Amino acid sequence: MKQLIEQFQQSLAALDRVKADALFQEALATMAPIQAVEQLVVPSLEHIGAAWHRGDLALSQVYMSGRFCEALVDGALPPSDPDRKHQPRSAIVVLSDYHDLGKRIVYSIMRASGFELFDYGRMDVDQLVERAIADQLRVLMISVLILPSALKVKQVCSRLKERGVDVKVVVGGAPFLFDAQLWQDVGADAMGSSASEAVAIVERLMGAMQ
Ligand code: B12
Repeated sequence: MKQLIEQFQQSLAALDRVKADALFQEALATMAPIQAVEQLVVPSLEHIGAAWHRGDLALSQVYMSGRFCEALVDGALPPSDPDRKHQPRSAIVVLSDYHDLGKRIVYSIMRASGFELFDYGRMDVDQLVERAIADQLRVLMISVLILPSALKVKQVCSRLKERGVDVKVVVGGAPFLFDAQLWQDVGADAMGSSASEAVAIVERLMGAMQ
């Protein structure tokens, strides 16, 4: 696996889409799609992000790696389960920043696990608060890429509270992985570090709401 991850990272950094696709297919031959995503794609992108941070890669390489991986993930994740779970009204959103891979993975896995939820795409604070109230959400899942966006979750939580809305806010994304306390600091109800954790968290919240 270690060798596969290294080769995959190299193919992404070299912008070799054909090689990256072949290596991803190799992973899919021995593991479930979600495992291939979480064990090959996610750590490879983390490594690429760290290399960019050190100045070893250009932002264009990070960007293209993200785009290649989006296409791979789109093709591999399972179709929705038609037998939807009885559930609280839920939605997922990217707050303020410009990325969608994490949100897209969580959304697909939630749907594939039987949950029906709104996909709000990307929104800023005001728009999100109004939409969450209009849709009478009980669970709001927020994905972010950078720290300034993570800090905006605090505004979302306090505005929802001010308006007397009873909605559980679940957060995820890079800034929350770097700082284990951050989700509590911004007033969220839970934080998940992967798509599979997202499913477990919503199931737990559902249990507590009944
Ligand atoms: C790809 C990438 C980009 C791409 C995004 C392309 C796209 N369309 O998505 C591009 C090139 C656009 C980009 C831009 C920038 N990036 Co960038 N990027 C990354 C990188 C390498 C990977 C992110 C990614 O897609 N990972 C794969 C996905 C699947 O992982 P994920 O988002 O973490 O999601 C998983 C979990 O977190 C969880 N999850 C995610 N959301 C949710 C939600 C819920 C509710 C739950 C339960 C779970 C959950 O489940 C997912 C699946 O396992 C990271 C490195 C890293 N360590 O994360 C840097 C990184 C996030 N970027 C960073 C930075 C600084 C930037 C820029 C500011 C750079 C710049 N100077 O312009 C810009 C900001 C753009 C903006 N305003 O939004 C920093 C953030 C540092 C910080 N603490 O804020 C990082 C960490 C790199 C670094 N080491 O410094 N980036």
